[in-house]
Amino acid sequence: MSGQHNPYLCRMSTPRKMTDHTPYTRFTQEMPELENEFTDDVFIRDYLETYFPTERLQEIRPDLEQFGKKCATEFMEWARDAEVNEPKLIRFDAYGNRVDQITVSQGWLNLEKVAAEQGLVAIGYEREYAEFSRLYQFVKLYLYTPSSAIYTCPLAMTDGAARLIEVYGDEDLRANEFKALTSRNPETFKTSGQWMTERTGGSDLSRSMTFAEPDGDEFILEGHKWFTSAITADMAFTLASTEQPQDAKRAPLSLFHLTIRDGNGILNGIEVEALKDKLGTRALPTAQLSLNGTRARMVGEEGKGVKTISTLFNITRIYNSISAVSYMRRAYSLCRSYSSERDAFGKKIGQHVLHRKSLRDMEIAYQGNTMLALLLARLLGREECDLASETERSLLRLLTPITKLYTAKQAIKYASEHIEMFGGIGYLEDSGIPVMLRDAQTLSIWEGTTNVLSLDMLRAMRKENGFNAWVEYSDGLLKYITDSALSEQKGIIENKRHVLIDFIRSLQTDESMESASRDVAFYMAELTIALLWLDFLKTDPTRRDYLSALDHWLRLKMDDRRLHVEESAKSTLSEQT
Ligand code: MFK
Repeated sequence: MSGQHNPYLCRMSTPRKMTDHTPYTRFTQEMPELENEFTDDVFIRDYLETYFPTERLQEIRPDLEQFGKKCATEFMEWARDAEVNEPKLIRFDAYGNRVDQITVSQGWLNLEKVAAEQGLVAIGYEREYAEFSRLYQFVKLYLYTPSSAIYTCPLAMTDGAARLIEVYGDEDLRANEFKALTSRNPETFKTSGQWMTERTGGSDLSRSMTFAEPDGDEFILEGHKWFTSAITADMAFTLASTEQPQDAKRAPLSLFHLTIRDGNGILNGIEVEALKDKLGTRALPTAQLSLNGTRARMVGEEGKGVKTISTLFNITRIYNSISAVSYMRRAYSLCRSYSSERDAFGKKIGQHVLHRKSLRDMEIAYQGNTMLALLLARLLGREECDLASETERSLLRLLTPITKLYTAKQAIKYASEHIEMFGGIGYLEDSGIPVMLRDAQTLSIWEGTTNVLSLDMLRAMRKENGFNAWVEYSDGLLKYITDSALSEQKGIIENKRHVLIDFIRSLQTDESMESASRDVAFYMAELTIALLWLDFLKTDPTRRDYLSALDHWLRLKMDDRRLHVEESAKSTLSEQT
């Protein structure tokens, strides 16, 4: 287009003369700066000093330092590239052949390569640090996620797939696919998808309509998958039924493993119908697929597909929690930096007491939520190394949905605060700030909505002894708090613990349990965080200002009034009795 026809350039061609009255200055705002996402994060360093064995910490610290630097520099550029240059679907080539190719940005490819090289999945399976390997791995993911354009999503499913193969896979899957999923070599590293959602729904998987017909050792799948991330993966786990689905009859689902393309790039009986136009996670290619003759192998017991795939989605739910807290940390980090750059009303905004108070709230929120998410990493590490007691296994099962649902909501809240703390700049797309809110919004939807996970918490309480495990765990933890400097906080937490236990024991019907489940989940998350603060402080209550963080938490986050049964559920209760 020539300059003449461009209205913007035309307007520029006769610039207005600047006069004394023009309210214009050459002022430009300094941007916030990130230096090193590991060394700048005092809390995460203190956390590792508390929970990672001291002698082994010396071994991983240099790795975390080099990685933290990259997360604050080159990865952010790649992520920006991936956000700006969104994936595209090319359905036909020039000669009319159906190709269904997905193109992605160089930034996205770089983020994948570095994920393999840095062992972001591999560390969890090499188990060089035994039960602490998961903690090390998830701290790296915590640093990486906000600089990854959510490449963490393919990694989450890849990790879940590796675990699923470890638990249920046959020799072939273990010898080949498992090695590829956990490889550090970008040439041999493979990723997996997890295809569950169909047009009939993403929460109630029993409504799935995909049919699997036996063919020798394999099955041929016919059906449709409505949300599949990431379609650039090498393989996928998906659900289908070996019985023809009929209206109003729900057939038991089984789990299947499939490769997406053969060695020549030809799709395995799959048509990519569209890439989804999503609010956020736009760098991530999420597709809508039809399966027309897809060859697949059954994994696990026939008809037990949901149970089997829960091994995978329990891992992705932990990733979800880590991602949520990593966003909160990044929001805090940028807001803190900006508060020492931006002037308003005669001083830096960080010097205004009210702004400082808001920042402090953000800081305490990311720290508390991080403790909750990393507890899952520690428990998972123990479970996978066969060190977990029955109580710890049940606790992990219970706290996985609770942590996922709680941290997701918190991430959305603080992503919004992040925008507000930057004012108008935070609302501009090219500041790179709004993307965090759009991405965070998915954390409370995919891998189970807040309500679905509240019900999963009830499932864990009823079927897997989750509540008793939590009671036992919290009791054990409180017994070790002997320092008088913590006695007041300990007393408050003990009281709140009793309130919760009494309330849960008072729930006598399914309706009242269901009605209260979401509030119970939030309260348990907050109470568990309070307990974790106590545990963190028990060796040295004077450490930094962590004790004031616990006081803040107890004062502002824990409202017993949340524990009540809705009138509607009560009436059902009285009708039944
Ligand atoms: C940064 C992170 C990135 C994450 C990447 C995500 C990208 C991928 C996008 C997606 O895939 S989004 C799709 C999200 N959908 C879900 O997460 C499913 C949400 N729905 C549920 O979780 C429902 O609770 C569920 C589908 C599991 C209910 O299924 P059913 O079959 O109606 O429930 P049922 O009959 O209670 O459970 C069947 C079996 O599974 C039972 O075991 P048994 O057969 O032994 O009795 C349950 O105990 C077991 N089960 C269910 N949930 C479980 C579980 N076991 C362990 N853990 C769980 N969480």
